[in-house]
Amino acid sequence: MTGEAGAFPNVALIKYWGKRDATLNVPTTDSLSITLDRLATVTKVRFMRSLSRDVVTINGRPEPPHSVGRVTAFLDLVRVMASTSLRARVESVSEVPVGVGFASSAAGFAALALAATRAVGLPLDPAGLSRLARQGSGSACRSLLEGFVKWRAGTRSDGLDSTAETLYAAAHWPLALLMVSVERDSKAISSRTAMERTVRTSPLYRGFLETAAGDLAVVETAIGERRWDLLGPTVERHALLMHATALGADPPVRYWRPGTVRVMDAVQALREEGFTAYFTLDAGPNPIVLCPVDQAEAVASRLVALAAVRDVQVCGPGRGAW
Ligand code: 2P0
Repeated sequence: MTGEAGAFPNVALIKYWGKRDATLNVPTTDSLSITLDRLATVTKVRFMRSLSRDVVTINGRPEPPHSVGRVTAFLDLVRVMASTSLRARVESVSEVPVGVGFASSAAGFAALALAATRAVGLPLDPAGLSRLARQGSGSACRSLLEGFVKWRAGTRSDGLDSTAETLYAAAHWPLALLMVSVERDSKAISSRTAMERTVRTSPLYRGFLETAAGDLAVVETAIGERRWDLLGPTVERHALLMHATALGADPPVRYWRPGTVRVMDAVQALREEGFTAYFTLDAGPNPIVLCPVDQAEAVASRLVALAAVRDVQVCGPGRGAW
């Protein structure tokens, strides 16, 4: 009983930031992301009689118990669906360079969902796979799919209508996404914890809820019409607003490091010089800079020249999980 699958990370332009049901792992608002064309995670799952517990390695190294626990909880969902109690060996290989800090759980759980269901011979339709991956890590349902992807929050209490779909294929708009690494340390607080604390304690979270749908509508139009003038400012402001809600949490969640702000300043300076560059920021210190493909090399070399920047990986929109 062996299955293998691969997936790329995704970058959210409109963020998933808050759950309406933490057990089903369904979000409060719709989100929209671009699946990348690099930095793959490839995962092999083998259900074996000889194992008494799940074993998980990433790039050959055994994972700590809390990480294995999360994988076991996820594989339990697959075991129930497939009526098996077999434990699994999960071997994951990630192309994300060590220390770059974009080790996204999205690619990991997308690949794991596909590999595990293949291993047990459980052919799920796209909606079924979306629901399963989402329960491992919300953003994983977006990494299953190609290109420009929308994850609908849905309204049903059973979460069945909370699934992702591709709005536009990767080729629709071949823009560049520059993954800018300013920190190698793993984040001080997980996005899951930060999200929960922000929703529970931040008086600013209300502002995120009030603007999310409007920002999403603008970004959908911007992508449909390939309009940087609409996309860039909205994506930047939306990311800053998400971080503002976290700063307002109790205790506060502050992901920014000095290098984060240096890159934000550099992006603004590049714009003042005539470049079309905008940043977004997920639940961590490392910005992602969006720009047209023909500007990517110049923008990347300017960013990599900053003392605070360790590395820049230039990506584009990519395929779904395979
Ligand atoms: C996103 N993030 O839309 C947002 C922006 C972080 C900031 O999706 O609890 O690791 O596993 O469902 O998927 C990160 O959240 O959270 C995330 P869980 P996940 O990309």
